[in-house]
Amino acid sequence: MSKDQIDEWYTFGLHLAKESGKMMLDAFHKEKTINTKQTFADLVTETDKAIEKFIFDNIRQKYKDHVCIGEESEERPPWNNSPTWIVDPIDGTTNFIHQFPNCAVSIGVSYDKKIVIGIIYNPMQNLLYTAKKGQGAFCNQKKIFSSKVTDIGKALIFTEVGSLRKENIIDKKLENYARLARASHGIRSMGSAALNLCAIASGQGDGGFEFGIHIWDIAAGVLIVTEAGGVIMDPKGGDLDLLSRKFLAAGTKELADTISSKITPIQFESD
Ligand code: LIP
Repeated sequence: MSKDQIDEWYTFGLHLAKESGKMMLDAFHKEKTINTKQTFADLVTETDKAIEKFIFDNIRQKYKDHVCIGEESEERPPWNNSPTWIVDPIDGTTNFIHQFPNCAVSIGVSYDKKIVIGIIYNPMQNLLYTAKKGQGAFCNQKKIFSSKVTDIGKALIFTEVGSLRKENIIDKKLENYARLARASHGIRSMGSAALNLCAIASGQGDGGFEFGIHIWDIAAGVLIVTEAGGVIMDPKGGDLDLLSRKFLAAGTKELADTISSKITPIQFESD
């Protein structure tokens, strides 16, 4: 894949992210039409759907052979080697509904099943995180770097409870939470896997993990973390399968390994 080709997709992706940001901002303080999905806490608004439609209509018009995988699409094609746009129109929908401004549009582009572009835009706080494979990671065009913390006793860690309301899953998540809370400076749950990854990429936090997420929550963020010098892996070690509904991220491999040793995996059905 040539650098020029990636640059062209990136410019287009940036345009789509900024236009999506305008749609999000416009709706942020207004009353929203809310529907539930799997549970009463798994939410979607008309704005999620409108943004995803806007993004995919534009991509399909411009690149007829590209594949689109999105959170709000009724039909999702399998992830393959074609150029693929992996989109979460609003990551942090619950925050969006509650007017808590930690939510963002997340656009990842893969080729040969490798993420080559990551764009995450939070228009409420005017934070634009970007990465192109091999070219570093940026926040509002300023280069960002993950933290150098190796000692869990000095780490701030991100994880989430998620929107599934099954007792045994929540119990397991809280057990992991407690184990890490005892060992670290603190745990933060801000409601968006995409923005948690951006926080780790920019050194605002040192590590994070989540079970139950989907490929659209993390596609853009995993590239932003690795381009910022951080580590992405399976929570039990080894390469991360983006369809496996989990991730572990950290500024350093040492911290990633320590977090991994302290968490018990929670099994979700693959995407
Ligand atoms: C959210 C994730 C978050 C997770 C929530 C939800 P959404 O994505 O980013 O990490 O804990 O349950 O899946 O649904 O707001 O796009």
